[in-house]
Formats: sequence, C-alpha cells, structure tokens
Amino acid sequence: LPAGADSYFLAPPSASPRPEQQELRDGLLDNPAHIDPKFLYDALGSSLFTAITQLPEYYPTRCEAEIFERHGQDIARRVGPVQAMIDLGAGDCAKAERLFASLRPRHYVPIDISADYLQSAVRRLRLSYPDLRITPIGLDLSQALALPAEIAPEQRLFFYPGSSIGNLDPEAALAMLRRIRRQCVGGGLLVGVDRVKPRQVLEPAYDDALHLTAAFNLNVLRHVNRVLGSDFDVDDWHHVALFNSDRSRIEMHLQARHPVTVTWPGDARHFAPGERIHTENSYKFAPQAFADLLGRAGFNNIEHWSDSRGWFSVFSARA
Ligand code: AVI
Repeated sequence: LPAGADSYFLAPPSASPRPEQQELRDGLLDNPAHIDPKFLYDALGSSLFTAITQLPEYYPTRCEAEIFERHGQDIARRVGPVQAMIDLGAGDCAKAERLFASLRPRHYVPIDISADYLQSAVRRLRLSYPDLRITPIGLDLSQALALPAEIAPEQRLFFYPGSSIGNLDPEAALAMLRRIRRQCVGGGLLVGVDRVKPRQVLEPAYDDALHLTAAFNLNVLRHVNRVLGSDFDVDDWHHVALFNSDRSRIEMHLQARHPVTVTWPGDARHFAPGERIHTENSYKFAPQAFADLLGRAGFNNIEHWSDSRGWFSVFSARA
C-alpha cells in the first residue's frame, strides 16, 4: 500500500466500458465498420501528420502558408486587433505561429486532443515568444469548449486552419461553426478550407509515394488496440484513399487483405477479404458553398483569400 493510504481500490474486471471504448466498439460492430478520425492522433499519429504536411503531394499546408504569406497584412486589417487567438486543433502550433507577426495576439490558446504533443510545441513557443501569454488546452474538439473566462467573447478570434473543418460531416461542420459563433459573438473566425479540384491532384495527396499517409491511417489500429484492448495486426490491413465526387470528399479506409477476426474484451468482429473500415472523410468545398455554410451558422462580413492556383481558401468572418 502507498504510505498513508488505508485502502487500495482496483477497478472490478466487469467495470462498464469508458465512453471512448464504447464509441470504438459501436463503430467496429457497425456495417460498414468505422473508427472516428480523432483516433488518428495519438503521439505517433500527430508526428506522422506533421511529416505528411511536408510531402510534395500534400499541398494544403503549403497553399495555406502561401495565403498567409501573401495576404497576411490584408487578413490582419480585416480581422482587426486580436486580444486572444484560439487555435482549434493546434498540433505543432506552426500555422498560428506564421500569423503571430501580422495578427500580434496577446494571448494564444492552442487546443488539441493530443495533449502531450501540444505541451512540447508550447515549450518551444514559450522560448521564442516570452511576452505572449499561452494557455494550452488538451481537449477533444467534439467536447464542450471551456475557455478561460477572462477572455470576453468579443476578444476572441477563433483560428481553425488546415481544412480540419473538412474532417467533419456537413451537419457536424454546421454544428461546430454554430458552437464557435456562440463563443465569439462580437469577435471573429479565421478558417482554412480545401477546395474541390481534379482527382489526379486530390488522391495522391492522401496516398503518397512514401506511404506516410498509409502509416498514418494504419497507426489508428495500434491506438485502438491500446484504448480498447483489441488485437488488430497492422499487417492484415491495406490503406485506401479515394475521392468520392458525389459527396465531394476524400475517404480513407483500411481494407482487409484476407479474412481477419479482431477480438477485444467482450466482443469480436470478423472481416471478409476486401471489407473496409472507414477511418476519415476530408470534404472539399467550392468557395460559395463554404460561404453559405458560414452564413447558415450565423456569421457575417465573410471574406476569403486563395493561393495562386486556387486550390485552398482562407475565410474570415465576424460573429
Ligand atoms: C487534419 N486534416 C485536415 C487532414 C486532411 O487533409 O483531411 C488529415 C489528413 N488525413 C490524411 N492526410 C491528412
């Protein structure tokens, strides 16, 4: 027994599953099976995603950086003085950092599901920006956003870059934008959005020659094994990425190479050869369609900037 403790509690073996175990179990038993894309981002998944952003095939990060570089001053004029920049899905914080010089926020609030990864990014930022107040929050963005109360809604600029909004289905994207707006009435939003373009450009961005995206996708199975106690073997699965033009989205799947049975405490699922687990959607927008979505969420004063090829757009809007 630890010193000072008078009893020692162990969870009984039949303890009911934690919510994320229940969510994974329900998704794996569904037809077709699916895993929420948030499970892509354990520590290794976050590092793999950062590596993906450096691939020649993965254009979104570079296009967005080009927009911030070419239009940073114009964006800053449009957005106005920024007290607090709230970065949704901050990752390595590199995208926000590109805007610090033009937006000059006083307070930076990076939010990411991968709390350990965020902490190391914040340690680095604190050295480079000693005068910037930084309040990191480790949070799954599908949960309620509890922001520091001292930042009034009108002082908040929500920053949602990288087309992460595209990883939500249309209803969830609208609900997310509405939630953001409620939190920043009188303030604003800066959001990056990937645009519809030919399949020949889209598909290699999600199925690259070095197979980093395949590793990123397959790694979700190891994360699921840790959370659920399942016995997925990465070698049984094959990465698939395709553009579904009817739904204007890239889909990522994991496809069984042969018959596979996966077990976890209390359950099992059999997969036939070729059967898939859907792991991610990445929606691509026409600019007008995204402006309409912002309007439906209650935003106004909508403006957007694009890269030189018109592959990606950054929107600003007032809440
Ligand atoms: C984070 N998100 C915007 C990326 C995307 O492009 O949808 C995630 C990703 N999936 C595969 N490659 C990158």
